[in-house]
Parts: sequence; C-alpha cells; structure tokens
Amino acid sequence: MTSKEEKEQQETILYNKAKEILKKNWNGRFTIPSPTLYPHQWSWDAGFIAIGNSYSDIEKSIKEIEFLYDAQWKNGMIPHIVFNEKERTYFPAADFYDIKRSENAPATIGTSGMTQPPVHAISCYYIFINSTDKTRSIEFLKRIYPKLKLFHRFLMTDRDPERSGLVTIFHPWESGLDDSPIWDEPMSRINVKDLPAFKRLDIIAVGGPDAADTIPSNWEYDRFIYLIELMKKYDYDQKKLYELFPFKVKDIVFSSILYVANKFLIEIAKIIGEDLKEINEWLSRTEQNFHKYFFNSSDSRNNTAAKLGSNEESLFYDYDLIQKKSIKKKTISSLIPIYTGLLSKEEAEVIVRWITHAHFCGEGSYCHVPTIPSTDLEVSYFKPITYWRGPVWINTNWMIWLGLQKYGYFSEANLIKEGVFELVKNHGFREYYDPYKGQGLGGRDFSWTASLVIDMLMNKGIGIPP
Ligand code: 9WN
Repeated sequence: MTSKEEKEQQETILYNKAKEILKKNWNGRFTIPSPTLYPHQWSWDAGFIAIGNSYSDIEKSIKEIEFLYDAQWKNGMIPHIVFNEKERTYFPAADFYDIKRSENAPATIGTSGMTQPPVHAISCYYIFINSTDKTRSIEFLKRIYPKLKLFHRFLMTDRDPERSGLVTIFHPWESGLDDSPIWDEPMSRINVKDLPAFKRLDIIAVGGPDAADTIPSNWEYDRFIYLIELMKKYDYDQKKLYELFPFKVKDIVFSSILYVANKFLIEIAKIIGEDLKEINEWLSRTEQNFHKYFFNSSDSRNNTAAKLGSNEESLFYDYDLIQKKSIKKKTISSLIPIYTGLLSKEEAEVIVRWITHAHFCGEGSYCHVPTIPSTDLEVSYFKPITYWRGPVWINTNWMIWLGLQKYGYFSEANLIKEGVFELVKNHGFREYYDPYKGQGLGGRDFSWTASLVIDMLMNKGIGIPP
C-alpha cells in the first residue's frame, strides 16, 4: 500500500469513529457533549455538533438546533444549557438556576440563566451547503432565521449597551473557556459571601488520581457558583446585571464568533431573501471597535498607535469593563482574532509568528504535536493538564485552522490539522489533551472533537469566514 493510500485508509477509520461517537451521543432529542461528564445540551457544543452531523445526517443537525432554539428566552437569549430533566449527575442543575425568577425564561423548559458563544448561524449555513434537499433546508433556514437574529440582537443590545459590536460576558462559563487565566484577576476581586453548601460532581465524573488537577480549582468553582447566586438575586435582569454585576468583561472569543456568525447570517439572509441592513450595522460596529477594545499596548482604549508584535505585550487581550483595562494574559484567546478576518495582512502575519513560535507549540518547543495549547507554555500560569489553563482543545484549534486558511497560510493550517488527527488517532476523541504528552484528558468520546474532526477531514472550506 502506498503512503497516500495508507493515509486515506486511516482517515476513513477516523471518520467512521467520529460518526459513531456522534451517533452514540445522540439521545433522540439532542447530542450530549460526552457520556462521562455532560448529560445535558450545551449551546456552543450543539453548534459544533450540528456542523459534523451536517455531512451525513442533516435531519439530526436540524433537530439539534431546533431543540436548542425551542429553549430561547423571550429576550432572545439562548441559554448555555438546556437540561434533560431526567439526569441527576451534573451540578448545578435546573433547580439551582431557578430561572422562573425571570419573566423572560421559557415557561416549561429547564435551562441555565446565562449564555455561550453563538456558533449556530455558522452551523445553519453548513446545513444548507451540505443538504441535498435544498427546498427542505431553505424551509429550515426560514424557520430558524428570525430566532438566530433575535439571539444576535440580544447580544448586540443587552450585552452591548455601549454599541461597540463586542459582547460583554457576566460569567467565565459564558465564554466557554471556563477557567482560562484571563478570569483570574476579575475573579479575585469577587467577594464571595453566603455561599450555599454544594457538592461538585465533576470530580466524581472525571475520576482517577489526577482528576483534581485536570478541572477548575475549588477557589474558581466557589466563584462560579457565587456568580450564579448573584444572577438569581437580580432575577436575571440584564439591565440590573449590567449596572451592578462584579464581573463584566468584553470577550475576544465570544465577540469573534459573533462577528463570524453575523457574516454567515448575512449569507443565510441572502439565500432566503431577507433584509441585510441591521446585520450590516452590527458588522460595522464590530469592525470599528475590535482593535480599540482588544488590541492594546497601553491601557488606553484609544491608543492603537503601537504596532501589533512590536513588543511582547502587544497582542489582543480581553477588556475588563470594571477595571477599565486590558487583561494581559497570554492565552489562545489572543490568537483567535485571526479567525475573524478583521486583521490586516501584517497583523495576521504577527499572529502566525505567535502560532508557529515555541510559546504556542511551534518550532523549538517540546510539544507532542504542533497544535495550539490554551495558554502560552512559557508563562507562570500555564498548567499542562488543567482544563483551559494549558491543554489543547479542538474547537479553538479548528477556529485557528480556518483563520489561517482565510489568510492563505495553508501549510501552517495543515500542520494543525495533522496534529489534531494524531491526537484523536492515538489518544482518543477526548475533551482536551496534554500539549507535551498528547495524553487525552477530561470527557471521553467528546462530541465536538468528533464533529470538528469530521469537518477537518472533509476539508471543504465551508467554515472559512466570508
Ligand atoms: C460549564 C460542555 C461544556 C463546554 C464548555 C466547557 C465545559 C461546563 C462545565 O463543558 O463547561 O458550562 O461544567 O465545566 O468548558 O466550553 O461547553 O462541553
């Protein structure tokens, strides 16, 4: 067998394995993120999952998105979790969120009271492109479009009263990157009071001697739960939260995904003949403010004079609205802007230098494969096996893989893709991976890993931002 044939054969094996995982994690109504950890539906997971399923099971992708959007709040928010009422193995559960306090909450569906990055318009575009029955997929787009737009409008108004085109998050869980070092500073200012007694179930689910080192610390978890208590105290009222909440961050990953999702929403609007005006306004707000808020070499939002890459500190950083300053932690979030297409060629080149640098598992590092770790390897807060503080996650690598292609860096994109294939082939379709050893960590048979590997195997360029 030639090496080309061998490669093709291995890729077919990976494709079948990934499909099998998605099939197994489908529970008849939605796909669980992982059988060992997460028994409910998560919002951005659902978006990623619908992308993988769009290649072989469009009906499932449609159902996945529709199940999630049936739980949409009246103010447009898509909750980050839709609970399966029969499951009791995840904390905090529906009763803890007590969403009935909000007049916006759905009446009969149990959900969380916060949100997550809006991947879904991107998934809906995949559904259309990959469908063979265009009449049926257009019907779906017509049904889902107003709901997608309502969610984006919620993010562009309630979560952006500044009209910056960038999203404010109230909880690290809203970013999807739960214990990223980015949150250390804002979380350290939170004064935890009257925390109800609770029992973490994630540590039991992960199991094994290293479990505690692979998940967020108790210090972080106390604050995660305390912030939910505070949201409840303010009845999930977005205006009150904006005024009074102690955690308010303009987040790069969330805002980048929203920008890309708005670009795909435009494509969907064109397909079904809807008006583009409002979405174009959102896009131009983001275009005007992305650098102002996120690219700072001083702490002034107006100083964009310093060139990206001219010194070590000049990277993209999240912006803390309470302290009114950038959060200077070197993580994968600093590199995600390449996914938006909002960078000049020179700026993209600087990001590529970081991506291919030893700091982020490039040349000269001791990494297992050249995939991007969640935190710079050479900073004090890097931890190789702890959740979003160092391990490699497939969804963020997928975004960078697409961003690199957007700017024409095909060989760099290919290195990441092959690295991802090596990880899943030899270490399983896991939730995250040790960048040095490649060891698989966290949840097993992780759905978004399977789904995005399918997209990388198909390699059709559908997700490259327009
Ligand atoms: C809290 C489901 C989710 C992902 C997040 C990931 C993790 C939840 C948790 O799992 O978060 O939302 O319990 O730790 O960080 O990105 O959506 O896979």
